[in-house]
Amino acid sequence: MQSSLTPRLVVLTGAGISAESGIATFRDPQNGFWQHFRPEDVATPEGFAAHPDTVYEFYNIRRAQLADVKPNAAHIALAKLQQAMGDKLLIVTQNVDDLHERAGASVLHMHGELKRALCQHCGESFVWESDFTAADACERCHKSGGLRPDVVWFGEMPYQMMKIDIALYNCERFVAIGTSGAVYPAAGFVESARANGASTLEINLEPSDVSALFDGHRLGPASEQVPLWVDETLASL
Ligand code: BV8
Repeated sequence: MQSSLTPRLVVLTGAGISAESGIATFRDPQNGFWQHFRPEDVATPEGFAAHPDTVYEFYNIRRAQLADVKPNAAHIALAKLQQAMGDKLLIVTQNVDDLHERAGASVLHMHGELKRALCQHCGESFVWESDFTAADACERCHKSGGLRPDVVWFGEMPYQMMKIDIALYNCERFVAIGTSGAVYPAAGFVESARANGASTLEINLEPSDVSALFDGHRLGPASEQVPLWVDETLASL
């Protein structure tokens, strides 16, 4: 039963939408992050506790790279669609980069953001755009030794799950772009959308782990497929 108060269209993006901007994905067999780092070492609270310097460096490198990349045609097309649809479109991203925002979109970062720091002493989250380490002090409690990247690691609860679930159970259409469907709960969003009777579309370079759950599939690079899909969607509004 769709509600007029919630988004009609929910879009989920993953690392694949930023690949053509030059940001490595996680599982690319050639240069994916997980080819060079073990997720348990750099994307878990245990890894951070065991070797914080490695984790600070993993995120400092990725944050610094943002200065060298820019949004691609897929980010720009989604921002254009959001301009037309307003709050009838919810864009949820698993990505921690800022390319959606730099293309003009406002998105829900369910796994946090590279450009934010979280203080483990006082719980404050705030914008931090340069490198940081344990020696840096929180801008609210002024204590050092507690700052971590404000990203959601394995075993941690993603942000705004209630808002996402309500949108998934009320939307008319769910579209996943550039994600392998390897990580939950994001990989399960298509099932939530289907359970409410929404139509589902996957736009990806290759079939994902959950492709069989989607009604429709568009295979190809996001920078080509997303603008085509956005133009068709705009024409149907
Ligand atoms: C949690 C942020 C519980 C950090 C990331 C069942 C239900 C719930 C949880 C679980 C479950 N089973 C297991 C779990 C635990 C775990 C999990 O899913 N493990 C997996 C390995 C099985 N999940 C969690 O731990 C989650 N938390 O469950 O909490 C809880 C409950 C109560 C209270 C407390 C806790 C949290 C997971 C979040 C981890 N953080 N990222 C950072 O960025 O460093 S994960 C990271 O990998 C991403 O954020 C993303 O979510 C995930 C998958 O990455 P993708 O974006 O899909 O990228 P990938 O490289 O995999 O794929 C890219 C795709 O793009 C490919 O398909 C490729 O073909 C395509 N592509 C490439 N180029 C292009 C392209 N497509 C188009 N165009 C191109 N040019």
